[in-house]
Amino acid sequence: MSILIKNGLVITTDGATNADIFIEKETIKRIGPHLGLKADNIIEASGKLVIPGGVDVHTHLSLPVGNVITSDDFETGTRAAAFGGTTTIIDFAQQVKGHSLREALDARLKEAKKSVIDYGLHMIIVDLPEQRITEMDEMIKRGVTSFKLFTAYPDRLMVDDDTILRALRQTKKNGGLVCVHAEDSVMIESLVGKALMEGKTEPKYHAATRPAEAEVKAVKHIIQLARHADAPVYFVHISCSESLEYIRQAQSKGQPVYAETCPQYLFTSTEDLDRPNFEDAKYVFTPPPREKWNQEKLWNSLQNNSLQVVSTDHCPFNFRGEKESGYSNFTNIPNGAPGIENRLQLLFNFGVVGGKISTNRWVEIISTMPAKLFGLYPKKGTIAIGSDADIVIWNPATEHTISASTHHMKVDYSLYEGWRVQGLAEIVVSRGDIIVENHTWKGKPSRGKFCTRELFQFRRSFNPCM
Ligand code: DUC
Ligand code: ZN
Ligand code: ZN
Repeated sequence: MSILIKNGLVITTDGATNADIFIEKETIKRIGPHLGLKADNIIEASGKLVIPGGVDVHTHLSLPVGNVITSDDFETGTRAAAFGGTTTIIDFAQQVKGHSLREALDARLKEAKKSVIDYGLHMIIVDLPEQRITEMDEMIKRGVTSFKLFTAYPDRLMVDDDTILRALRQTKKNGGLVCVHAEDSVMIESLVGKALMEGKTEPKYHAATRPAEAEVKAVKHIIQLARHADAPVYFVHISCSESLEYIRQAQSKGQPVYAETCPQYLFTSTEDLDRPNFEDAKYVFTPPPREKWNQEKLWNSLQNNSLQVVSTDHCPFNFRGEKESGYSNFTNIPNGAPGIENRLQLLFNFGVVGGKISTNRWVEIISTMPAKLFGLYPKKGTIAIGSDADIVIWNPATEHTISASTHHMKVDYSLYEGWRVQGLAEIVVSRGDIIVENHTWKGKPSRGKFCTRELFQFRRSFNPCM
């Protein structure tokens, strides 16, 4: 099976060239002007951008939280991702307290088999006694080269500083990468207790009880632990300006500190918490929406590379029946919001069309950087000879209205309902298979493959020009 993509404008982080791309089986074999090769499939791409498939390194498919489970499973979630131009995700396996990392990985790999695009897994560590530390090395051998730790959710996920330090020290030795959900738990629990005592139960109190200061405090603290351990660290879902000041400061001293933000922090704000009819519950995700002025700082940080990645933290719960279960108490609203399908569209429309970032930087933050940071590059995250043929033909002119009535995510609302955006994935190729064409699904079931990832490459210092 071969494909020739003709006459497109091929975008990578360092350039844009009019070229043809020849794909044989799963791999990019040739790139150049007017290749004139015969192929089983010819895709005419003139007037289109040809970009590496998106890499979303933060998703939660089939994630049980309390008595609900995220509404997209590995099949529906990865299909929706593909419609949006994402061809690789990294989701999570979660250790059960007192059990091995191996058990968690084996169980999650079974669930993830339904994926229709390629996928990797991070390992969430919830306890790490001395005798388990070498299990991290075993994960690395199996291609799980990143570990997520939480400083919040004391009842389920939070770990103490000792655990964080052990994990950091071990990744220094074994070449993995620690990712942190940074929010100060003591502050949050105190504020939640106070709010409930005062009868403040509406959704907006989710945000009020998880203030920016809680994130900033934890970010600052984790930067110090990582510096002490001399290990790199990656912050997930950075939402506010002040966290970025500490991140930038550490990076400017050469500390290998990396971070992502998510569309919900670039495009929603505390203003959405004034919505009537309990609609504010749709905006209950963690960290919560921040005051709007933070958005400019997030964009600046994407421009100046203090932030390297935009992932979705796709964590969908239906409004009806699921978000609604927290009607009389915000602490019962499942935390999370959908977005796996909209990341490229939103960043293209508001970033590229909006004049904030170049098409090259767009490709970098949605594909190349995530692939590099998480050991997928150069198989994923670029268009190069020998790379996997994960390619999106992007129509930069198509206008599209985002809506829950037309999106492919299995969730009954969209944070961006009715938003008109310019730019859409027209054809999506995943390892040489055309999986989306003319807004129609063409892929086979369960065709995604588990990606065994390489070690983290940027160990010694922050590299501003990665
Ligand atoms: N953190 C995440 O990374 N995702 C969903 C909820 C949360 O707290
Ligand atoms: Zn988190
Ligand atoms: Zn998450």
